[in-house]
Amino acid sequence: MTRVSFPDGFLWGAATAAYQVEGSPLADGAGPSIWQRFCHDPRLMAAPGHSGDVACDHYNRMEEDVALMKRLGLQAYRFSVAWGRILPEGTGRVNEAGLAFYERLVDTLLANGIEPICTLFHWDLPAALDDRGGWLNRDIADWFVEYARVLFERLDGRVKKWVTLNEPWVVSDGGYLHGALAPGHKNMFEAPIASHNMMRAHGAAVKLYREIGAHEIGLVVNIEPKYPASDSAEDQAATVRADAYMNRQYLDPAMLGRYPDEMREIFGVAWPDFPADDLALIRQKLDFVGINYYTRNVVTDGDGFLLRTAPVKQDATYTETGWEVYPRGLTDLLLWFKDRYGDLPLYITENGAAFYDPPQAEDGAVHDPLRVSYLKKHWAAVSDAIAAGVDVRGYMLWSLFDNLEWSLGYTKRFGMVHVNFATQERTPKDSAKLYTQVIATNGAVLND
Ligand code: PNW
Repeated sequence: MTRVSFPDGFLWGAATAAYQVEGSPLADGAGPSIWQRFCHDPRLMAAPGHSGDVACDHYNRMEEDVALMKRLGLQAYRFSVAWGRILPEGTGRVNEAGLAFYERLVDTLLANGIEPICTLFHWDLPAALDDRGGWLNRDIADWFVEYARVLFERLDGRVKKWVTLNEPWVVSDGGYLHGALAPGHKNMFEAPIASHNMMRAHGAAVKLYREIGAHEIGLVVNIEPKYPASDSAEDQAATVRADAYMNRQYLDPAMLGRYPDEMREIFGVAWPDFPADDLALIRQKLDFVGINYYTRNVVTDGDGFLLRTAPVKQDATYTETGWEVYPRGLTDLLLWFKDRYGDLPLYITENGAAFYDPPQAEDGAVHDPLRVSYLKKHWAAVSDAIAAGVDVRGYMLWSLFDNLEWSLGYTKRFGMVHVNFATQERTPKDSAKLYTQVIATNGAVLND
């Protein structure tokens, strides 16, 4: 492998999301979320019976968890806020007890020298707002601003990096088109509207932040680069559609103020004419973009729903979630971003893998060689992009802990720290031990 190198001040951290780790989702006056509902409907969950009721019990173990982050040497921690802890009905009454949890978390992180990166929305929409139409109701941009204002007013300054939304594509595709994620709808007419209202909410929150915030705010998207299976015109066109749908559908409006032309071809009559004013609102100057990268996709022309594509299986290693290990895709997408959208600070806000972890060894160790190998290759891929001139400022590993992998429950483990869900014991895996060295040497240990 080529030598890796990261600029001084490169920010190394780890990420989680509220519903996946906190547990106690209704504690201290919190209102239920759509994920609370989804998990408790066995017809919806791929892993029925699994839920965020306990998860990693982080809500009750926050102080020791931050102490563990400190021991691991993390410089940053990307977490999300459960909207329903702050506003139990989604709008209106503020629940001070819920807010207090995040104030304590942020203060504890700062006391330990760990930079908080706060995501406002990582999928756990208050159920009360879903009852009013959720992301399908245009008013949700105002509801989101009301929620964001409470957090900005209370925490800006202590939090200096804010994220509006995590992965709007996954919410629209999983939650509104295919029904695999909350709120579990399967409606091709809803998906574009949900996406558009998420992007309007994003734009409106950034606009508010420019009025009352003093630090940095950005958007987090998942990017999965698309490669054609052959050089046939059909496969090339299929690849362009797949890329528009998953990648450009969100970055083009946020960065360029327009949707890709392919959206109408993909959705047909289900793609509405969106008002120009909306696109002006969506396109706000961002301080950074966060990119979540897990895998790539090789595409052929096919009969898949809407996109008319089919994935092509590769002769490669696949993770437990069925994702091809393809580090080069991370370098490619970072170069693509710079080329298409220009220079902007980028963070890798998620990257990691679920693999089968062997049982704990006699000395308690958890050997996870596949994850170690995955991470080493992806760190090298980030270093390659930086060497090629992309302004990547940091890397957040997904995830700090084994946690609730949404509809798949606890069956897929992404953590660098093993969690025994019967005892809540935390055990850093080999990948975590390596990561500690990587952070301490700013990557240099990878060249040994
Ligand atoms: C992300 N896809 O989800 C989420 O931000 C995390 O909460 C989640 O646990 C993690 O990745 C692992 O899945 C994704 O189908 C879900 O491309 C699906 C996709 C991408 C990201």
